[in-house]
Amino acid sequence: EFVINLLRHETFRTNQYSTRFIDTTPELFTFAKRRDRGTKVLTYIADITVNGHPEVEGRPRPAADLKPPRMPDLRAESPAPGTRTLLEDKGPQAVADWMAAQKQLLITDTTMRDGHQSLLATRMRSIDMIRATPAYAHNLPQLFSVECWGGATFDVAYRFLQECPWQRLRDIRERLPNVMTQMLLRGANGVGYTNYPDNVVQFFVRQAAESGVDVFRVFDSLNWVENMRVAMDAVLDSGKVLEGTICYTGDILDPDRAKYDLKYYVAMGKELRDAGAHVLGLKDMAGLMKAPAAGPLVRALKDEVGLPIHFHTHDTSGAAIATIIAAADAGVDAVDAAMDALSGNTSQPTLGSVVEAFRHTERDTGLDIGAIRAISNYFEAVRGQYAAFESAQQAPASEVYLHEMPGGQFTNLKAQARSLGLEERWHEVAQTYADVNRMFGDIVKVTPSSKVVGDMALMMVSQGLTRAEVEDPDRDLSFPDSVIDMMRGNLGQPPGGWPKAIQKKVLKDEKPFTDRPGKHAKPVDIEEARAEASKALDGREIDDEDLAGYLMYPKVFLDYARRHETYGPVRVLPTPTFFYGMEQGDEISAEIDPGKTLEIRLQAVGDTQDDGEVRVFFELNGQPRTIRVADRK
Ligand code: BTN
Ligand code: 3PY
Ligand code: ZN
Repeated sequence: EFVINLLRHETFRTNQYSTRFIDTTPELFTFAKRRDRGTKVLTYIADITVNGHPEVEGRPRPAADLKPPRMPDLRAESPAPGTRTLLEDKGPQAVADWMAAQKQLLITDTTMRDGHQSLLATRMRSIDMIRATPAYAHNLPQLFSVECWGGATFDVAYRFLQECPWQRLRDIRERLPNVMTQMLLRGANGVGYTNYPDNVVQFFVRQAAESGVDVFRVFDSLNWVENMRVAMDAVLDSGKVLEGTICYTGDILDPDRAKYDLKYYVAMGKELRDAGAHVLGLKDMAGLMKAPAAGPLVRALKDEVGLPIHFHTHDTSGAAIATIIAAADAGVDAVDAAMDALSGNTSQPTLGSVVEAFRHTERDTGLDIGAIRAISNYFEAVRGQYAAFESAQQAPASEVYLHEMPGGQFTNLKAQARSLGLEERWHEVAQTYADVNRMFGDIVKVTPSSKVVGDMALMMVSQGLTRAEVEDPDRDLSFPDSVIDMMRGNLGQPPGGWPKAIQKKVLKDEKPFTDRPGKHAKPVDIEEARAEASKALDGREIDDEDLAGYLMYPKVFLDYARRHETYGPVRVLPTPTFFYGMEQGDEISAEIDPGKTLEIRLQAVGDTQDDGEVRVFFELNGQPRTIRVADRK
């Protein structure tokens, strides 16, 4: 213990100690109560069993007769060569050339990222993804990519699921050797909600490539290419596929939305091409692109930009499949879809239905529909375990053309509205969201700009304010911090700049920035940050993955790491146990290392003692174990 404390001590590690170091450093002699991982995991189960999990409190429970998910069978001896094989052998340009040259409509499966982000508030746990991954590798090697990382999944993993997002990426990567993995990167905003210094963005991209991302879909929340360059250059340096992305908003067919017309999108596509993109992403994050707009847009981008095009949309309106068919007819190269059981509504269009739509046509996807059904059946059972997080719209709704909310934001904003007691006034929130967009000058709404619009809309609905009242120069108001920050220029510049009057009202006499935020943000001293994180965690070693997490989300990462010290690798627990604990007589097994399994049985839960503690009686691999936890209820 002493030696471990010594080796971990910052002063010792950095070689700054003198001969008196041991005598003058009493903390070297405080020995933490070291507990094995089994005990830590039992402590977690005991805690949840006694106190419940705060995230599911008061929410609908999974159906009592829910069947456990059955892992899909593997239909091939081994994974056939796929896009990842091509990337490894010939590099990213070869992937783009192949993409443009072949006829089949290529498909990205988004189930493990946007699918659950848009339907289940991003709450799907890694174990439920990892179990399906071998079936993707063996049964669907024709996929273009599997989107499984980035966007909101990064912070939700640390913050709410008590798991390491990097480990998720490595675990998926290991089981998917042949098909490209894909992530969503918010340009200079990384996987966060704010602008990061250039060297933080570079460090993050390098680590993501190293830990297993093959395709980086890079966008900017105001479509400002200037603000995407640092991230795009970092992807190019990593040798991975750069999908430079246009966010689609408005309606190119609507003369009232002339700000975002065909010319605008073509010009942006050319900028992305000139910045080095291998593939042009066309990201319809709210599902606003109507079928009659898709043909002209895709044709113009194909003709004038010349890059292969990867189209992403959401089925919020119920009409997305029509848009996909129109885009495919116009020559789009790849489209996104989610496994049937996690598709539709605010999620992506239905994968199986897209495959069926193109069967017996020259754009046949080549995917095995039986394999898709089997994986979807697995995810159907998985979804049932997340009943607490279901909050998407119950039916497709044309209201999306009013509010223009991204599918990935919908469930989160609804949860925020609920926590403010505004769930019953959801349609008012939707109308106000639209009003705020117009007040801000009609902007692209996607993380993080969409969150700013959402914050403003919630404030207005909860305080009963109209747009006219907010804009009234004689009425004093305090704006949400995120609105002040955006008007300051800290998310960058929208086309045409911010409307002067509202900007002045928000900022009062403060002068806004108009240059790129990363240009005036001081670089972070990366090694100093590592030492700082290590110190905050009593000298624990901080590897590059941890550090990249800490640089994005300092507090969220530290809270995660501290809970990890107490509760251990809870990611190995089955999802029902993670959220609901165990009942007397329940037995589970959890693979803590390859080949090392914890067999856990809950024998009994004692009464609360005078000291407020409860004893929980387990059997762990046949041995009796008693865990004491505080009753906090
Ligand atoms: C959270 O902290 O709210 C989310 C993660 C849950 C971690 C577990 S839940 C049981 C225990 N009590 C807490 O408040 N956090 C940990
Ligand atoms: C995200 O940034 O998380 C998104 O899903 C944007 O559409
Ligand atoms: Zn999306």
